[in-house]
Amino acid sequence: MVRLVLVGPPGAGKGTQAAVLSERLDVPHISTGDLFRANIGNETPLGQKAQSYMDAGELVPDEVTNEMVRDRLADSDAQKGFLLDGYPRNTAQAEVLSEILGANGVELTAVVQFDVPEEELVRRMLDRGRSDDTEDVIRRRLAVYREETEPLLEYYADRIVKIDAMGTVEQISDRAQEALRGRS
Ligand code: B4P
Repeated sequence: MVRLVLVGPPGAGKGTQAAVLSERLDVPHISTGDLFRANIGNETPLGQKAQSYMDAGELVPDEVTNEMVRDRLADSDAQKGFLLDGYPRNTAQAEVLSEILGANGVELTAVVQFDVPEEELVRRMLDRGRSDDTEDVIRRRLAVYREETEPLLEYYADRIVKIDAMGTVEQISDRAQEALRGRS
């Protein structure tokens, strides 16, 4: 059983790799970005709360994000393991995750860090062209990553698995799977 967190700057390919790895490892892919976008699409109150933060490249407030993840991790499919994509994104969220897992007597298997040079991140995001992929918002998201998310690399130092995330999608997922072998 694997319980993984994927960490990396915006545009690193966390969502892309999570889709491949969740299939290969047979665990659900839980993406906070996708959950927010689905709520925005369905015009739910949660989506309305998230939208302005996402449009500005800011993190959605922790209390909104943490409760959404807490609910999702309580679903039956997440009891066989999971792959968390884009959560936690700061140490306060990491503390909440640790409390949720601790209450169930389990812990994370590993934290997979995707390493990509900044020029490539910007290129990938501009190519993708999502509504929050404009140059100004990308710049803000990268700054938020450095300020808020990068400290997680220290927080999770004992379980980080660092992956070179340059190359084809398949090369990168092969690297990640190889690096995770023996940890599940
Ligand atoms: P996310 O949805 O998590 O998106 P992301 O970090 O921008 O992208 P990701 O790394 O998943 O890249 P992808 O695979 O798509 O976050 C969006 C927003 O949601 C945040 O800014 C924030 O506002 C909010 N949010 C989410 N989680 C939150 C939390 N926990 N707390 C608070 N707020 C939160 O890949 C990018 C592009 O690269 C794609 O076009 C892809 O096709 C391409 N690509 C992927 N792999 C490639 C490769 N190997 N080579 C070339 N291109 C590649």
